[in-house]
Amino acid sequence: MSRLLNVALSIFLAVVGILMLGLPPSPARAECNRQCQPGQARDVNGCCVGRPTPPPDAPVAPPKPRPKPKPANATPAQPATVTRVDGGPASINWVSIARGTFTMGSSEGEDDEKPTRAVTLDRFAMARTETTVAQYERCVQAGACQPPDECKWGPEFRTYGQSGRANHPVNCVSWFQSRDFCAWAGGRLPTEAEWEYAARGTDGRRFPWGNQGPDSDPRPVGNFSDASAKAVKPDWPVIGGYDDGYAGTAPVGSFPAGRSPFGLDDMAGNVWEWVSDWHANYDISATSNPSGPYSGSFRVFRGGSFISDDVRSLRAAFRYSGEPSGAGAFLGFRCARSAP
Ligand SMILES: [Ca+2]
Repeated sequence: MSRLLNVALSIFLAVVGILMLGLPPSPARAECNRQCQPGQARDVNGCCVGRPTPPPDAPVAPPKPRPKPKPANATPAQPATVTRVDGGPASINWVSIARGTFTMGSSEGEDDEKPTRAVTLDRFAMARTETTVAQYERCVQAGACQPPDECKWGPEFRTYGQSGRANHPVNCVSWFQSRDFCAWAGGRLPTEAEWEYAARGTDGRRFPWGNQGPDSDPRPVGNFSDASAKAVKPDWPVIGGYDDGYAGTAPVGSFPAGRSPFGLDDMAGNVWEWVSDWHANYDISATSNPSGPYSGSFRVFRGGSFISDDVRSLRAAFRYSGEPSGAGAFLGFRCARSAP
């Protein structure tokens, strides 16, 4: 009997053992039975809890770059401009410049550029380009202008009457000839303040295209004394490392990268430009439409030319002047007009 009981008990235990060994462990149990990772602890059920500590040499995901904040007012909006198609007898491409206030002069410049001050100008228009040979020739043919004078400097660079120069700036003109042309064309010479405003806009930039000099800009921004000039005139001082491709004058509008905030061409380089003012130190009380002193000996011209080798003289605030009868190949003009 006891033998039978022992056999039955053995069979029962064997069946229970088979059943227990054959059952797959539950996933939860497997999770709890695994070896915990460094930094993990076991809970009351023996399960691993907590975030494992990464090994010291674990790759760390680089932080996402934060978007760079946009500089505030990097390029202040300029007053709206309107290009007028009706250019009068000379077919001048006028650019209308809205009434505005800008900082005239420069604290870093020559003594006659100081002090800087706010100047307000009424609406006016400026020619998009320097006056060309073709435009000036129409005035001569109309009997309202005299052909440009003999060049007192640089006769080999004279443009009037030269083949292939119709779209170059007219040069070797006196201040009087420039004034007469603009009157015939329906305008006048710009004041110094109008010229400077048209060249630099309202953000105080140094040059028409920005603040970097042409020697640090990979694009040609104007026609200055450069490697091309050196090839023709080996003794000329030049702007080192700069080559605009022209030894003398260039066709107007050849350097779109150098346009002023109002879209005007060649406000630095090509030819200096007569303005209407006599030269004198600034009258700081004249803050609204200043037009300069009533009399003087020298008329102002602005903007540098193809013989300019000093980057400082290409700044929009820089002033130069000469006898109004003076006529050199480096000197031309553009016209303005009031209330377009
Ligand atoms: Ca040049």
